[in-house]
Amino acid sequence: MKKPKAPPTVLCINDLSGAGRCSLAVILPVLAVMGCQPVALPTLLLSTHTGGLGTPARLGCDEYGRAALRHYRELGLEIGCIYAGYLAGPAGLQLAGEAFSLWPTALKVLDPVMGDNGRYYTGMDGLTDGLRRLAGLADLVLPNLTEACFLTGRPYEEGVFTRESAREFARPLAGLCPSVVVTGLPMGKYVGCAGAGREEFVLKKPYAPQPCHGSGDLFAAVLIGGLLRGNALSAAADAAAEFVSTAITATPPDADPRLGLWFEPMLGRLAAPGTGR
Ligand code: PXL
Repeated sequence: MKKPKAPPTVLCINDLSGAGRCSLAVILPVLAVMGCQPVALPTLLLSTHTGGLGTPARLGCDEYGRAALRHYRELGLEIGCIYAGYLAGPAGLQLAGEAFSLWPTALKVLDPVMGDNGRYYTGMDGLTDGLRRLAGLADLVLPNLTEACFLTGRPYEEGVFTRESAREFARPLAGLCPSVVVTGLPMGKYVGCAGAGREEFVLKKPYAPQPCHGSGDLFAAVLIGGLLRGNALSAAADAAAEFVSTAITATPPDADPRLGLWFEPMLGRLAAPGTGR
């Protein structure tokens, strides 16, 4: 009998927020159901995310992160992909850079989590230069509109994008990293994503009435799962945007937006056909 192929291992460097449906709490189930083996490397433990749920309990993981990386290297763990997201501070930036250099052949993805709606998340305003440098070491970066503005130094404006202006907006980011997908571009009744660099594309999905916490993490995880299945970036981004859009529709309009998208009942849709998952 043919030996089953090991699922691709994804080192997920991100925070673990207990309540609020974001970061590792979203990323791990998505990648697992898509047939990957996620390895969680928390940058920070939080009782909730930092977006409007009061003052979360927090436990720094800087020392843990360094020790965990050492352990994985000693183990000879094969890492197929490194997905760095909320890095919490300078130590998290350093950790992600170290992981990138320890596994140079891994697919290196950076979601430069810093802010949304033109504003930085609490405590993330000092990380822009470091994230810009880290983007230069990644294969793919996934900023939202706000983060794209912070990375390029362009002013954040709440306008409506056309297909052409979305393409133009994303293009300069390809100077930072070989492949880029900018998310959360308002396009009238739609929200758009624009790819730049190796693959240029613009795609649109029905607009969310209000931004939801964790939607960027959900998008990135589904996109990475799609790439590791061998899909092209544009196809993986389209499937990810579709999943987020459906999760928005499945979330009751009167649900507390601070608690994120009700994606759990939809996880089965991400499983590969015939896997029994
Ligand atoms: O989903 C983005 C995110 C990740 N991690 C933490 C956050 C946020 C957004 O608010 O606070 C801790």
